[in-house]
Amino acid sequence: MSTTLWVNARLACMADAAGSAQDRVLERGALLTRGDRIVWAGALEALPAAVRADARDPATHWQEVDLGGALVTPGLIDCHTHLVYGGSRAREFEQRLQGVSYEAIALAGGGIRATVNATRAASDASLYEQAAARLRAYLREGVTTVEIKSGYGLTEHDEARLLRTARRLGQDAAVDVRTTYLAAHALAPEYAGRADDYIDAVCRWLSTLHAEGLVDAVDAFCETIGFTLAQTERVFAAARALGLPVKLHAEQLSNQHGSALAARYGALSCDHLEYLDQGGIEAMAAAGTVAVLLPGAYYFLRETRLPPVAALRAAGVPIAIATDHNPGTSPVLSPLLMLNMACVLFRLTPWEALRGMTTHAARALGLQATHGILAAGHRADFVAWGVDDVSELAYAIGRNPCQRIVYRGTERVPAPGGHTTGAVARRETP
Ligand code: DI6
Ligand code: FE
Repeated sequence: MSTTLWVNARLACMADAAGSAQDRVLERGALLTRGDRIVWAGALEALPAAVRADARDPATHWQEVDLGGALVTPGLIDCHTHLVYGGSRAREFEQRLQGVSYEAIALAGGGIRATVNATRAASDASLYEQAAARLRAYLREGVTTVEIKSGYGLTEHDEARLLRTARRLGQDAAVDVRTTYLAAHALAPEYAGRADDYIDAVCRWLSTLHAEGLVDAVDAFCETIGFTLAQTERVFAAARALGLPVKLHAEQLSNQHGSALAARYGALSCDHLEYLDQGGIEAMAAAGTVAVLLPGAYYFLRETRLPPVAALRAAGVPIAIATDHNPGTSPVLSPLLMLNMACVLFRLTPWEALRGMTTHAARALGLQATHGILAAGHRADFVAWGVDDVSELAYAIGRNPCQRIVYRGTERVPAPGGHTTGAVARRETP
Protein backbone atom coordinates (compact mmCIF):
# COMPACT_ATOMS: atom_id res chain seq x y z
CA MET A 1 0.00 0.00 0.00
CA SER A 2 1.36 3.43 -0.77
CA THR A 3 0.82 6.74 0.91
CA THR A 4 0.92 9.91 -1.12
CA LEU A 5 0.85 13.57 -0.18
CA TRP A 6 -0.51 15.48 -3.14
CA VAL A 7 0.49 19.12 -2.73
CA ASN A 8 0.07 22.42 -4.54
CA ALA A 9 -3.57 21.77 -5.41
CA ARG A 10 -6.42 24.23 -5.55
CA LEU A 11 -9.10 22.04 -4.01
CA ALA A 12 -12.77 22.01 -4.91
CA CYS A 13 -13.69 19.45 -2.27
CA MET A 14 -17.43 19.98 -2.96
CA ALA A 15 -18.06 19.68 0.80
CA ASP A 16 -16.60 20.77 4.10
CA ALA A 17 -15.21 18.28 6.59
CA ALA A 18 -18.72 17.60 7.91
CA GLY A 19 -19.93 16.82 4.41
CA SER A 20 -22.06 19.95 3.81
CA ALA A 21 -22.02 21.45 0.36
CA GLN A 22 -19.39 24.07 -0.25
CA ASP A 23 -18.79 26.21 -3.35
CA ARG A 24 -15.27 27.24 -2.54
CA VAL A 25 -11.79 26.63 -3.86
CA LEU A 26 -9.25 26.01 -1.15
CA GLU A 27 -5.89 27.54 -2.13
CA ARG A 28 -2.60 25.76 -1.30
CA GLY A 29 -4.54 22.57 -0.74
CA ALA A 30 -3.24 19.10 -0.15
CA LEU A 31 -4.62 15.60 -0.15
CA LEU A 32 -3.12 12.80 1.83
CA THR A 33 -4.07 9.40 0.42
CA ARG A 34 -3.28 5.93 1.63
CA GLY A 35 -4.11 3.01 -0.60
CA ASP A 36 -7.40 3.83 -2.30
CA ARG A 37 -8.65 6.27 0.37
CA ILE A 38 -8.26 9.91 1.29
CA VAL A 39 -6.83 10.21 4.77
CA TRP A 40 -6.92 13.97 4.95
CA ALA A 41 -7.92 16.93 2.72
CA GLY A 42 -7.36 20.63 3.38
CA ALA A 43 -4.87 23.49 3.28
CA LEU A 44 -1.34 22.10 3.56
CA GLU A 45 -0.44 24.37 6.47
CA ALA A 46 -3.36 22.89 8.44
CA LEU A 47 -2.19 19.28 8.01
CA PRO A 48 -1.64 18.08 11.58
CA ALA A 49 1.92 16.87 12.17
CA ALA A 50 0.55 13.77 13.87
CA VAL A 51 -1.53 12.79 10.83
CA ARG A 52 1.48 13.25 8.61
CA ALA A 53 3.74 11.28 10.93
CA ASP A 54 1.18 8.52 11.22
CA ALA A 55 0.90 8.25 7.47
CA ARG A 56 4.68 7.91 7.19
CA ASP A 57 4.47 4.43 8.56
CA PRO A 58 7.80 2.86 7.46
CA ALA A 59 5.95 -0.22 6.26
CA THR A 60 4.29 1.77 3.49
CA HIS A 61 5.78 3.41 0.46
CA TRP A 62 5.69 7.20 0.82
CA GLN A 63 5.73 9.78 -1.97
CA GLU A 64 4.94 13.41 -2.50
CA VAL A 65 3.43 14.67 -5.75
CA ASP A 66 3.29 18.32 -6.80
CA LEU A 67 0.08 19.08 -8.68
CA GLY A 68 1.43 22.39 -9.97
CA GLY A 69 -1.43 24.59 -8.78
CA ALA A 70 -4.07 22.68 -10.74
CA LEU A 71 -7.75 22.83 -9.79
CA VAL A 72 -8.56 19.50 -8.18
CA THR A 73 -12.09 18.10 -8.07
CA PRO A 74 -13.53 14.72 -7.23
CA GLY A 75 -13.43 12.33 -10.20
CA LEU A 76 -16.45 12.82 -12.45
CA ILE A 77 -19.34 10.40 -11.99
CA ASP A 78 -21.70 9.68 -14.85
CA CYS A 79 -24.74 8.20 -13.11
CA HIS A 80 -26.88 7.44 -16.20
CA THR A 81 -25.57 5.81 -19.38
CA HIS A 82 -26.58 3.11 -21.82
CA LEU A 83 -22.99 2.50 -22.99
CA VAL A 84 -23.33 -1.12 -24.10
CA TYR A 85 -25.21 -1.72 -27.35
CA GLY A 86 -24.64 -2.57 -30.99
CA GLY A 87 -25.08 -0.45 -34.10
CA SER A 88 -25.87 3.18 -34.77
CA ARG A 89 -29.04 5.19 -35.30
CA ALA A 90 -27.69 7.87 -37.60
CA ARG A 91 -30.37 7.10 -40.21
CA GLU A 92 -33.09 7.65 -37.65
CA PHE A 93 -31.39 10.94 -36.79
CA GLU A 94 -31.88 11.97 -40.41
CA GLN A 95 -35.57 11.02 -40.25
CA ARG A 96 -36.04 13.07 -37.13
CA LEU A 97 -34.34 16.04 -38.78
CA GLN A 98 -37.06 15.78 -41.41
CA GLY A 99 -39.71 16.08 -38.72
CA VAL A 100 -40.63 12.48 -37.84
CA SER A 101 -41.10 12.28 -34.06
CA TYR A 102 -39.17 9.99 -31.72
CA GLU A 103 -42.44 8.35 -30.64
CA ALA A 104 -43.56 7.77 -34.24
CA ILE A 105 -40.26 6.07 -35.07
CA ALA A 106 -40.56 3.88 -31.97
CA LEU A 107 -44.14 2.92 -32.80
CA ALA A 108 -43.08 1.97 -36.33
CA GLY A 109 -40.59 -0.56 -34.89
CA GLY A 110 -37.49 1.65 -35.09
CA GLY A 111 -35.95 3.45 -32.16
CA ILE A 112 -34.97 1.25 -29.24
CA ARG A 113 -36.14 -1.83 -31.16
CA ALA A 114 -33.64 -1.14 -33.95
CA THR A 115 -30.82 -1.07 -31.42
CA VAL A 116 -32.14 -4.25 -29.82
CA ASN A 117 -31.81 -6.03 -33.17
CA ALA A 118 -28.27 -4.74 -33.71
CA THR A 119 -27.32 -5.65 -30.14
CA ARG A 120 -28.60 -9.19 -30.34
CA ALA A 121 -26.73 -9.65 -33.62
CA ALA A 122 -23.42 -8.40 -32.18
CA SER A 123 -20.89 -10.85 -30.73
CA ASP A 124 -19.74 -10.51 -27.13
CA ALA A 125 -16.36 -9.31 -28.37
CA SER A 126 -17.90 -6.69 -30.59
CA LEU A 127 -20.21 -5.41 -27.82
CA TYR A 128 -17.22 -5.13 -25.54
CA GLU A 129 -15.06 -3.32 -28.10
CA GLN A 130 -17.80 -0.85 -29.07
CA ALA A 131 -18.50 -0.01 -25.43
CA ALA A 132 -14.79 0.17 -24.54
CA ALA A 133 -14.27 2.73 -27.29
CA ARG A 134 -17.06 4.86 -25.81
CA LEU A 135 -15.71 4.42 -22.31
CA ARG A 136 -12.29 5.68 -23.41
CA ALA A 137 -13.82 9.05 -24.21
CA TYR A 138 -15.28 9.23 -20.70
CA LEU A 139 -12.00 8.29 -19.07
CA ARG A 140 -10.15 11.00 -20.96
CA GLU A 141 -12.47 13.60 -19.46
CA GLY A 142 -11.90 12.56 -15.86
CA VAL A 143 -14.68 10.04 -15.24
CA THR A 144 -13.81 7.65 -12.41
CA THR A 145 -17.27 6.12 -11.86
CA VAL A 146 -19.86 5.30 -14.50
CA GLU A 147 -23.26 3.66 -14.37
CA ILE A 148 -24.12 1.36 -17.28
CA LYS A 149 -27.65 0.12 -17.95
CA SER A 150 -28.78 -2.95 -19.81
CA GLY A 151 -31.96 -2.58 -21.84
CA TYR A 152 -31.01 -3.37 -25.43
CA GLY A 153 -31.12 -7.14 -25.10
CA LEU A 154 -34.67 -7.78 -23.84
CA THR A 155 -34.12 -11.52 -23.45
CA GLU A 156 -32.60 -13.06 -20.36
CA HIS A 157 -29.61 -14.20 -22.39
CA ASP A 158 -29.01 -10.81 -24.02
CA GLU A 159 -29.62 -8.71 -20.91
CA ALA A 160 -27.06 -10.94 -19.18
CA ARG A 161 -24.60 -10.34 -22.02
CA LEU A 162 -24.94 -6.57 -21.61
CA LEU A 163 -24.51 -6.68 -17.85
CA ARG A 164 -21.52 -9.01 -18.08
CA THR A 165 -19.96 -6.70 -20.64
CA ALA A 166 -20.45 -3.79 -18.26
CA ARG A 167 -18.86 -5.74 -15.41
CA ARG A 168 -15.91 -6.71 -17.61
CA LEU A 169 -15.34 -3.09 -18.57
CA GLY A 170 -15.20 -2.25 -14.87
CA GLN A 171 -12.68 -5.01 -14.25
CA ASP A 172 -10.41 -4.06 -17.14
CA ALA A 173 -10.43 -0.28 -17.03
CA ALA A 174 -9.47 2.07 -14.21
CA VAL A 175 -13.04 3.07 -13.47
CA ASP A 176 -15.83 1.95 -11.14
CA VAL A 177 -18.78 0.55 -13.08
CA ARG A 178 -22.22 0.31 -11.48
CA THR A 179 -24.71 -1.80 -13.38
CA THR A 180 -28.43 -1.17 -13.72
CA TYR A 181 -30.92 -3.73 -14.99
CA LEU A 182 -33.25 -2.04 -17.48
CA ALA A 183 -35.02 -4.94 -19.21
CA ALA A 184 -38.20 -2.85 -18.82
CA HIS A 185 -36.84 -0.41 -21.41
CA ALA A 186 -39.04 -1.49 -24.34
CA LEU A 187 -41.34 -4.38 -25.09
CA ALA A 188 -39.39 -7.34 -26.48
CA PRO A 189 -40.71 -8.23 -29.96
CA GLU A 190 -41.39 -11.81 -28.78
CA TYR A 191 -43.99 -10.38 -26.40
CA ALA A 192 -45.82 -8.09 -28.85
CA GLY A 193 -49.30 -7.40 -27.45
CA ARG A 194 -48.39 -9.11 -24.16
CA ALA A 195 -46.68 -6.44 -22.12
CA ASP A 196 -47.83 -7.89 -18.81
CA ASP A 197 -46.36 -11.26 -19.67
CA TYR A 198 -43.13 -9.52 -20.61
CA ILE A 199 -43.03 -7.81 -17.21
CA ASP A 200 -43.47 -11.24 -15.56
CA ALA A 201 -40.43 -12.42 -17.50
CA VAL A 202 -38.46 -9.27 -16.61
CA CYS A 203 -39.10 -9.97 -12.92
CA ARG A 204 -38.08 -13.62 -13.25
CA TRP A 205 -34.86 -12.80 -15.11
CA LEU A 206 -33.99 -10.27 -12.44
CA SER A 207 -33.66 -12.96 -9.77
CA THR A 208 -31.32 -15.03 -11.95
CA LEU A 209 -29.17 -12.08 -13.01
CA HIS A 210 -29.02 -10.80 -9.47
CA ALA A 211 -27.93 -14.24 -8.26
CA GLU A 212 -25.06 -14.02 -10.76
CA GLY A 213 -24.01 -10.72 -9.15
CA LEU A 214 -24.75 -8.68 -12.25
CA VAL A 215 -27.20 -6.11 -10.88
CA ASP A 216 -26.55 -3.09 -8.66
CA ALA A 217 -29.89 -1.33 -9.28
CA VAL A 218 -33.12 -1.70 -11.24
CA ASP A 219 -34.64 0.81 -13.66
CA ALA A 220 -37.66 1.02 -15.99
CA PHE A 221 -38.97 3.31 -18.72
CA CYS A 222 -42.35 4.54 -17.48
CA GLU A 223 -43.87 6.23 -20.52
CA THR A 224 -46.67 5.95 -23.08
CA ILE A 225 -44.17 4.25 -25.41
CA GLY A 226 -42.64 2.32 -22.50
CA PHE A 227 -44.40 0.73 -19.54
CA THR A 228 -47.37 1.76 -17.43
CA LEU A 229 -47.28 2.82 -13.81
CA ALA A 230 -48.70 -0.57 -12.76
CA GLN A 231 -46.12 -2.48 -14.80
CA THR A 232 -43.33 -0.29 -13.41
CA GLU A 233 -44.55 -1.00 -9.90
CA ARG A 234 -44.33 -4.74 -10.51
CA VAL A 235 -40.69 -4.37 -11.52
CA PHE A 236 -40.04 -2.27 -8.40
CA ALA A 237 -41.70 -4.86 -6.18
CA ALA A 238 -39.47 -7.57 -7.65
CA ALA A 239 -36.41 -5.38 -7.00
CA ARG A 240 -37.51 -4.69 -3.45
CA ALA A 241 -38.02 -8.39 -2.77
CA LEU A 242 -34.36 -8.91 -3.69
CA GLY A 243 -33.20 -5.89 -1.68
CA LEU A 244 -32.13 -3.99 -4.81
CA PRO A 245 -32.48 -0.21 -5.10
CA VAL A 246 -34.57 1.28 -7.90
CA LYS A 247 -34.39 4.29 -10.22
CA LEU A 248 -36.70 5.40 -13.01
CA HIS A 249 -36.81 6.99 -16.46
CA ALA A 250 -39.68 9.26 -15.47
CA GLU A 251 -41.69 12.10 -16.98
CA GLN A 252 -39.43 12.35 -20.02
CA LEU A 253 -42.04 12.75 -22.75
CA SER A 254 -45.22 13.06 -20.67
CA ASN A 255 -46.30 13.11 -17.03
CA GLN A 256 -47.06 9.53 -15.98
CA HIS A 257 -46.54 10.26 -12.24
CA GLY A 258 -43.73 7.74 -12.26
CA SER A 259 -41.63 9.90 -9.93
CA ALA A 260 -44.16 9.72 -7.11
CA LEU A 261 -44.27 5.94 -7.50
CA ALA A 262 -40.47 5.72 -7.54
CA ALA A 263 -40.30 7.90 -4.43
CA ARG A 264 -42.66 5.48 -2.67
CA TYR A 265 -40.10 2.79 -3.37
CA GLY A 266 -37.32 4.98 -1.97
CA ALA A 267 -35.76 5.35 -5.42
CA LEU A 268 -32.14 6.44 -5.66
CA SER A 269 -33.07 8.71 -8.56
CA CYS A 270 -35.67 9.77 -11.08
CA ASP A 271 -34.18 10.69 -14.41
CA HIS A 272 -35.14 13.11 -17.26
CA LEU A 273 -38.12 14.86 -15.51
CA GLU A 274 -39.07 17.47 -18.10
CA TYR A 275 -42.76 16.80 -17.35
CA LEU A 276 -42.40 16.46 -13.56
CA ASP A 277 -45.11 18.21 -11.52
CA GLN A 278 -45.09 19.70 -8.02
CA GLY A 279 -46.55 16.55 -6.46
CA GLY A 280 -43.69 14.52 -7.91
CA ILE A 281 -41.14 17.05 -6.68
CA GLU A 282 -42.51 16.91 -3.15
CA ALA A 283 -42.55 13.11 -3.16
CA MET A 284 -38.93 13.04 -4.34
CA ALA A 285 -37.90 15.61 -1.72
CA ALA A 286 -39.53 13.58 1.06
CA ALA A 287 -37.88 10.35 -0.12
CA GLY A 288 -34.43 11.90 -0.66
CA THR A 289 -34.55 10.85 -4.32
CA VAL A 290 -32.05 12.55 -6.64
CA ALA A 291 -33.28 14.34 -9.78
CA VAL A 292 -30.98 13.30 -12.63
CA LEU A 293 -31.22 15.83 -15.44
CA LEU A 294 -30.07 14.80 -18.90
CA PRO A 295 -29.35 17.85 -21.04
CA GLY A 296 -27.98 15.74 -23.91
CA ALA A 297 -31.36 14.06 -24.48
CA TYR A 298 -33.19 17.37 -24.02
CA TYR A 299 -30.96 18.92 -26.65
CA PHE A 300 -30.95 16.03 -29.10
CA LEU A 301 -34.73 15.61 -29.05
CA ARG A 302 -35.11 19.39 -29.43
CA GLU A 303 -37.32 19.24 -26.34
CA THR A 304 -38.73 22.62 -25.41
CA ARG A 305 -40.18 21.84 -22.03
CA LEU A 306 -37.59 22.45 -19.34
CA PRO A 307 -37.26 20.31 -16.22
CA PRO A 308 -38.54 22.29 -13.20
CA VAL A 309 -35.10 23.29 -11.93
CA ALA A 310 -36.21 26.20 -9.73
CA ALA A 311 -38.88 24.10 -8.01
CA LEU A 312 -36.44 21.21 -7.49
CA ARG A 313 -33.97 23.62 -5.91
CA ALA A 314 -36.68 25.18 -3.75
CA ALA A 315 -37.75 21.74 -2.52
CA GLY A 316 -34.14 20.78 -1.76
CA VAL A 317 -34.06 17.88 -4.22
CA PRO A 318 -30.41 17.11 -5.09
CA ILE A 319 -29.80 17.60 -8.81
CA ALA A 320 -27.41 15.34 -10.71
CA ILE A 321 -26.32 15.66 -14.34
CA ALA A 322 -25.49 12.75 -16.64
CA THR A 323 -24.81 12.06 -20.30
CA ASP A 324 -27.60 9.47 -20.81
CA HIS A 325 -25.32 8.17 -23.56
CA ASN A 326 -27.52 6.09 -25.89
CA PRO A 327 -27.78 5.75 -29.66
CA GLY A 328 -31.27 7.23 -29.97
CA THR A 329 -31.66 10.34 -27.87
CA SER A 330 -28.22 11.24 -26.56
CA PRO A 331 -25.24 10.04 -28.58
CA VAL A 332 -23.04 12.10 -26.29
CA LEU A 333 -19.53 11.03 -25.37
CA SER A 334 -18.49 14.13 -23.46
CA PRO A 335 -19.33 14.46 -19.78
CA LEU A 336 -17.71 17.91 -19.81
CA LEU A 337 -20.12 19.05 -22.51
CA MET A 338 -22.97 18.09 -20.16
CA LEU A 339 -21.64 20.56 -17.59
CA ASN A 340 -21.90 23.25 -20.24
CA MET A 341 -25.37 22.20 -21.39
CA ALA A 342 -26.63 21.98 -17.80
CA CYS A 343 -25.67 25.62 -17.37
CA VAL A 344 -26.74 26.98 -20.75
CA LEU A 345 -29.94 24.95 -21.24
CA PHE A 346 -31.06 24.37 -17.63
CA ARG A 347 -29.54 27.46 -16.00
CA LEU A 348 -27.58 25.60 -13.38
CA THR A 349 -24.58 27.41 -11.96
CA PRO A 350 -21.20 25.86 -12.81
CA TRP A 351 -20.87 24.70 -9.20
CA GLU A 352 -24.32 23.12 -9.31
CA ALA A 353 -23.40 21.38 -12.57
CA LEU A 354 -20.13 20.07 -11.12
CA ARG A 355 -21.90 18.95 -7.96
CA GLY A 356 -24.33 17.20 -10.33
CA MET A 357 -21.49 15.15 -11.81
CA THR A 358 -19.77 14.46 -8.50
CA THR A 359 -21.55 14.63 -5.14
CA HIS A 360 -25.14 14.26 -6.31
CA ALA A 361 -24.26 11.71 -8.97
CA ALA A 362 -22.68 9.61 -6.21
CA ARG A 363 -25.94 9.84 -4.28
CA ALA A 364 -27.91 8.81 -7.38
CA LEU A 365 -25.86 5.58 -7.32
CA GLY A 366 -26.09 5.08 -3.57
CA LEU A 367 -22.35 5.77 -3.26
CA GLN A 368 -22.49 8.98 -1.21
CA ALA A 369 -20.62 7.45 1.74
CA THR A 370 -17.52 6.82 -0.35
CA HIS A 371 -17.64 8.81 -3.59
CA GLY A 372 -18.28 12.31 -4.90
CA ILE A 373 -16.49 14.56 -2.41
CA LEU A 374 -12.88 15.03 -1.37
CA ALA A 375 -12.89 14.25 2.34
CA ALA A 376 -11.22 11.88 4.76
CA GLY A 377 -12.50 8.34 4.43
CA HIS A 378 -13.71 8.86 0.87
CA ARG A 379 -12.25 7.23 -2.18
CA ALA A 380 -9.09 8.79 -3.58
CA ASP A 381 -10.62 9.41 -7.01
CA PHE A 382 -9.81 12.90 -8.24
CA VAL A 383 -8.88 14.97 -11.26
CA ALA A 384 -6.35 17.78 -11.67
CA TRP A 385 -7.56 20.28 -14.24
CA GLY A 386 -5.52 22.97 -15.97
CA VAL A 387 -8.05 25.72 -15.25
CA ASP A 388 -8.28 28.60 -12.81
CA ASP A 389 -11.84 28.15 -11.73
CA VAL A 390 -14.76 25.70 -11.64
CA SER A 391 -16.70 27.91 -14.04
CA GLU A 392 -14.10 27.16 -16.74
CA LEU A 393 -15.01 23.48 -16.68
CA ALA A 394 -18.54 24.35 -17.72
CA TYR A 395 -17.64 27.28 -19.94
CA ALA A 396 -15.48 25.76 -22.63
CA ILE A 397 -16.91 23.56 -25.36
CA GLY A 398 -14.68 20.93 -26.92
CA ARG A 399 -11.71 21.61 -24.68
CA ASN A 400 -10.41 18.98 -22.32
CA PRO A 401 -8.31 20.59 -19.58
CA CYS A 402 -7.85 17.30 -17.74
CA GLN A 403 -4.19 17.00 -16.65
CA ARG A 404 -4.03 14.05 -14.30
CA ILE A 405 -6.51 11.48 -13.12
CA VAL A 406 -6.11 9.63 -9.85
CA TYR A 407 -8.24 6.55 -9.42
CA ARG A 408 -8.18 4.64 -6.13
CA GLY A 409 -5.12 6.60 -5.04
CA THR A 410 -3.09 5.67 -8.12
CA GLU A 411 -2.47 7.91 -11.07
CA ARG A 412 -4.15 6.53 -14.15
CA VAL A 413 -1.52 5.71 -16.69
CA PRO A 414 -1.92 8.28 -19.43
CA ALA A 415 -2.05 6.89 -22.93
CA PRO A 416 0.58 8.11 -25.42
CA GLY A 417 -0.09 11.79 -25.96
CA GLY A 418 -1.58 12.24 -22.51
CA HIS A 419 -5.13 11.80 -21.38
CA THR A 420 -6.56 13.25 -24.54
CA THR A 421 -5.78 10.25 -26.75
CA GLY A 422 -5.19 6.57 -26.49
CA ALA A 423 -6.59 3.31 -25.25
CA VAL A 424 -8.62 2.44 -22.19
CA ALA A 425 -6.33 3.11 -19.26
CA ARG A 426 -5.66 -0.22 -17.65
CA ARG A 427 -5.62 -0.69 -13.93
CA GLU A 428 -2.07 -0.65 -12.60
CA THR A 429 -1.08 -3.84 -10.90
CA PRO A 430 -0.45 -2.96 -7.26
N1 DI6 B 1 -35.20 7.29 -22.61
C1 DI6 B 1 -34.22 7.71 -23.42
O1 DI6 B 1 -33.99 8.84 -23.71
C2 DI6 B 1 -33.47 6.55 -23.88
N2 DI6 B 1 -34.12 5.49 -23.20
C3 DI6 B 1 -35.13 5.96 -22.49
O2 DI6 B 1 -35.85 5.26 -21.81
C4 DI6 B 1 -33.56 6.37 -25.35
C5 DI6 B 1 -33.11 5.04 -25.79
C6 DI6 B 1 -33.07 4.90 -27.29
O3 DI6 B 1 -33.75 5.61 -28.04
O4 DI6 B 1 -32.33 4.01 -27.73
FE1 FE C 1 -31.65 6.81 -20.32
